[in-house]
Amino acid sequence: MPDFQTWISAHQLRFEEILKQLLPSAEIAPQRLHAAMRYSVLDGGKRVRPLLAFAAGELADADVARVNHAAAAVELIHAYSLVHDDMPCMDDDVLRRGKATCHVEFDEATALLVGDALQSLAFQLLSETCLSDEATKQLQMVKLLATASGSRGMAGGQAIDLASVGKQLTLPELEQMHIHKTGALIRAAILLGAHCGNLSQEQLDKLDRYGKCIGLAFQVVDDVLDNEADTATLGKTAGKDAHNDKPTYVTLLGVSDAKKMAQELHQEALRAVLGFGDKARRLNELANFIVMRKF
Ligand code: GRG
Repeated sequence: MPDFQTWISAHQLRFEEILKQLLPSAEIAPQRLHAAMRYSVLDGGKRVRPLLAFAAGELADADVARVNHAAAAVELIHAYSLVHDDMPCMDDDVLRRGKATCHVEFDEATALLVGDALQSLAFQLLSETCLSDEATKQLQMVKLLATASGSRGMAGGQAIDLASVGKQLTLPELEQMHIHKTGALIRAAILLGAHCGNLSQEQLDKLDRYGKCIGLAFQVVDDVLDNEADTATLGKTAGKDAHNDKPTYVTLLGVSDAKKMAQELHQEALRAVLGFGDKARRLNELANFIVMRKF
């Protein structure tokens, strides 16, 4: 079995080619919109959500061609959320993945349409090819991604985030915000990868527990990095949360306790998939990567 770094690099390279094929060519009309979609999705990002989908798919013995489409659907939703989040009406940022944000490189109207079109393409990918032997299960997958990205998931979390500027949230309130804003899509990535194979409800529940913990850990680490790392390392503007007067795990707990919280969530995620033995190896390694990452 390849070591973790080889596994990550192979999947990242392979997945980049898949995204290139799935995104409309910049030579097809409307060329500017297609160019902006490709600019926003390709050549950047850690691809954490697709990697989680691939790891869960491997655990569930899923057909990798099916997982490719599920992983791409999640990554397109993620890319759309970043494009919209960076717009002047939201976080108003100029740097993402080490390059100019979509509305800076293109224009605001195009950035809005990029998000819209990426979201539609995500659901097209989930519905146009066979991803499960049972049609009802594939419908559930569509619902899962819709719920995770909508007002009861990521978009809802973003709404809470926008409303929280300048406010002092309690720890449970902050957790609710991030479970939706960041956690919901990470959880969906894992479940969608798993749904491409065949697992029992009990096994899916264990993966969901892992996803919930690692989704939150991802955000706690993001807050610590926003506080500690520099812009060049992150590829996005560092220190934005403090600058925008946003509550974070660091402002609420302090750096040391935020790091402790990430460690506790990390351990809980590992415990959730203990029963899968070596089949959960990639999920374990990804949990380590998410908590130890430096960007
Ligand atoms: C606009 C509906 C809507 C939602 C936006 C995801 C999000 C919600 C906003 C992004 C702002 C942000 C910094 C969130 C914190 C965690 C997060 C999602 C970071 C970015 O994800 P990474 O680190 O990014 O996986 P890459 O570039 O590696 O894909």
